[in-house]
Amino acid sequence: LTLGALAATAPAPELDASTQDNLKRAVARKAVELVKSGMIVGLGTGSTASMAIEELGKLISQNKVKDVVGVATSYQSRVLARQFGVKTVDLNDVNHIDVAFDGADEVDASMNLIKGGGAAHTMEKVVDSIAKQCVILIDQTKVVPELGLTFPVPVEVLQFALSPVLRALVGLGGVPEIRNALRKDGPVITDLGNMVVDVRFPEGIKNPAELENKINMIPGVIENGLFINIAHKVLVATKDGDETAI
Ligand code: ABF
Repeated sequence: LTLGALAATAPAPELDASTQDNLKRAVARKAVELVKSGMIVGLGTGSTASMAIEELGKLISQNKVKDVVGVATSYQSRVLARQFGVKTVDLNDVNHIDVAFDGADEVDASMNLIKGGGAAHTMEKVVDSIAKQCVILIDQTKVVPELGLTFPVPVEVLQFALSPVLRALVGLGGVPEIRNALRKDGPVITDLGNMVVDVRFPEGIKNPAELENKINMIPGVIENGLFINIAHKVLVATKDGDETAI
């Protein structure tokens, strides 16, 4: 089964939460098999990446790998790393990342991604983009024929620049919405102190690379959740349990 074949059969069957969790666990276990002693590992964010951190912690505690350190992409992943016994270092203290594990919200047949549902895409993009091997862990519900038809593109925005950025995003054909702006607990503030704007592109995204660049050219935008040509491998857990390495 290839990503293309999965994308062609999308939408994937609905999965109940416990089946989806089992699938995520299966890919997380598979992923950490790529870790060898001495490696510097990028620790992604989200529920699937969290399972990979936990599985990596198990390998370390069982002495199956030694001298492994992680680079966290969020407070969440740093806290989990500590909890599961994975030592972390700052990105500025290392000169490379051997392998990075991360989740995604949408993946197309070319391994392009939408990320940022967890508001951590800025640090994720830095870590994932420099990893010698960036491995994306998903269940089959995340595979889509075209990016953006269901999931909006998350954009991290400097609070100072919110209003002009919103206008510029509309100028690009997007329908932006500040994340959680209308909720009682107020807008989402990222680990880096910025806001998140989710931008729908109702016609889908025909040229994700071009859109990624155009959004990032808007002054006040920190980073957007389109990850183009960053993933090297996507591990997809399908309902019947066979993990597919692509
Ligand atoms: C992070 O977590 C995000 O970039 C992505 O939005 C999300 C995926 O979460 P999950 O694995 O919980 O579906 O990687």
